[in-house]
Amino acid sequence: MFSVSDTIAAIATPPGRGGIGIVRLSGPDAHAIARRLITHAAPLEPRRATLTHVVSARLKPGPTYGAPTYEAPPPADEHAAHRFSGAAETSASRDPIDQAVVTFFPAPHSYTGDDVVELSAHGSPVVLHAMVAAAIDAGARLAEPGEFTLRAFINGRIDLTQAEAVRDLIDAATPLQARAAFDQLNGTLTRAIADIDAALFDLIARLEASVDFPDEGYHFLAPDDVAAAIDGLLDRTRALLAGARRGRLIREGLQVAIVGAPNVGKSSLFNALVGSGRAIVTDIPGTTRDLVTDVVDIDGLRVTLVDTAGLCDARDPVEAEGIARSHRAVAVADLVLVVEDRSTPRPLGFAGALQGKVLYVANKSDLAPAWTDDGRVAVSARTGAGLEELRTRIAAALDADNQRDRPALTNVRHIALIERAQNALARARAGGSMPEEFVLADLAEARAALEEVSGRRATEDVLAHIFEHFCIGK
Ligand SMILES: Nc1nc2c(ncn2[C@@H]2O[C@H](COP(=O)(O)OP(=O)(O)O)[C@@H](O)[C@H]2O)c(=O)[nH]1
Ligand SMILES: [Mg+2]
Repeated sequence: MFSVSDTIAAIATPPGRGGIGIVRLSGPDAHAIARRLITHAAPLEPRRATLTHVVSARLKPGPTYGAPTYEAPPPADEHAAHRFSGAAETSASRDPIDQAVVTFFPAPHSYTGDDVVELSAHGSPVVLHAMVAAAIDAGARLAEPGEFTLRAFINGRIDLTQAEAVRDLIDAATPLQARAAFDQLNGTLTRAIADIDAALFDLIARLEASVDFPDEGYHFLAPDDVAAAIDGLLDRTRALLAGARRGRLIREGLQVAIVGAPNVGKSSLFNALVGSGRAIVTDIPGTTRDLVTDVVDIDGLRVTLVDTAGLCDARDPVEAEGIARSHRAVAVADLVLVVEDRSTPRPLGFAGALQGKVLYVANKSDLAPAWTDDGRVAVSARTGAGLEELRTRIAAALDADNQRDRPALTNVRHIALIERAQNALARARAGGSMPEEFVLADLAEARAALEEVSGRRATEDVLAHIFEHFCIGK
């Protein structure tokens, strides 16, 4: 299904106009095809930027229809765009397309591991489509989405987690997402999995030897050694999965709910953190009756902030519904901010009933305090005092298990497979008194799951599914 024997071409820069636009060629004929598209006469020197002119492909002489000109802008649809090559097909001349900088990256030292040529021209869709059309006339094929990265994977330049990291990096919406994707691209997850896989391979080899030579009267491994080795492997998969919470946090962002008694300034605090007047603020208790949410960036974390009606007793049915919603918001929140009013005597707290992570906030620090705060974050939603400290404390509370040296598992495919490996290892561990063949079967399953993460054993369906979500040209 996946071919690497032909040469593919695509626009590598985003749709639309820009300073520079790049057309990329990859495959055995990349250099030959590029030379048909440029006026530079000599072969291209490896990795040297060469300024030249790009022209429509040189073709067999044929009837000429009028003077060489640019065609009308191609249709937006990619495939239709590549039928737009009528003039080149029938013209013996080579129409100028643009001036470009051409760089040749010979295999294997290129993005894909194939011969690659990049043509950097002016970032005009008309010019770039004409260049791709010329490349196709000269023998290239239009690349499928993600096909350059797929080739890098097939050629062994990167493993599957790194290929997925390329897509995640391009799709990253926050600096933290980009950072996690870049770590993965750099191979942190690849190495962690390879380490586990190597230990697993060693254990399997020694167990198999014990099975194969049962008459030697010698066991290559004592049962205790097997158990200890499996425990070591379980520790490692557990450590990887511990990074999954942080991964979810990076991938999906978090929910932070603001609760507290009426009038303590929940809505004011919400507005101050969001930086707008989204929530209605009054001195009439019970003003907020429904959840108000907004997404904010708190120290690089994507946080959905929820202003609630509080968790007090309701005075009417509408407020009762608002309070019911508040309870639901609190139940799913990753962190709850309990706001209290420091300028009035403290009411009885309800926070004891809250489960999970809680951060106490003493609001209205601009007024004379009625009680001293004991380790609470003192803020004034009115003046903005203490908000920076609050942001830092929120980020710390959410990202407490932040461990930068450990791969953050951001990808649900990876999490599911590592859980499968972990379950298989746990079965192998539980089956200590079982014949070695059964233990071996479980270990083999753990290994298969790990190899599916790195792509050594991924099926074509899995690969097709992953790469179809890439953009064309990557
Ligand atoms: N002085 C002072 N007043 C505040 C502060 N935050 C809120 N308020 C006032 O407290 C009242 C209730 O605020 P609101 O945000 O509606 O409280 P909520 O019921 O908890 O949502 C309003 O009159 C606000 O102007 C603050 O930091 N300092
Ligand atoms: Mg309110």
